[in-house]
Amino acid sequence: SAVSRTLILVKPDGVRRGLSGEVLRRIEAKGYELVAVELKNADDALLAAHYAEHEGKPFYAPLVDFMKSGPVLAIVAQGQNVIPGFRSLAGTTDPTTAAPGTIRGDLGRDWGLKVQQNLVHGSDSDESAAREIALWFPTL
Ligand code: YYY
Ligand code: MG
Repeated sequence: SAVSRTLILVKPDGVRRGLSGEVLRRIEAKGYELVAVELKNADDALLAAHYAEHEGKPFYAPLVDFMKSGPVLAIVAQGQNVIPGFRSLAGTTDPTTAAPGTIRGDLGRDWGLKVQQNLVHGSDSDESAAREIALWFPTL
């Protein structure tokens, strides 16, 4: 099957906890190729575009605030089925129930805190991957 690309973010909680390297290690261990890696401070415009599908939901404003609370490691990774493949490495959205062996399942430990602090983002479809890569890496 065709090689594709996905947009991965190590969220501010992951960067703060020193887990950027661990996330990169898991991406590389799986056999995905790193295409771009950059530490970024996201602004409102970027986050509004990135999370447009969630605008108006109760968790939207706290999510955007959280994403501005510190730097984010933005990554473009490439490989066969990397879009669903990375979602599978990341685990389900809520770290308290994400499966062991996944990034969120193994490393999520903000028990009792917010679902937004779930360490990583991964694009969820071909369309969102193309859109998100263009937002975070406009020169790619
Ligand atoms: O794709 P994924 O990150 O697993 O979840 P989404 O449903 O796209 O939600 C984006 C982001 O929003 C999620 O990673 C945490 C946060 N969030 C939240 O804080 N509270 C919810 N009830 C649902 C999602
Ligand atoms: Mg999502």
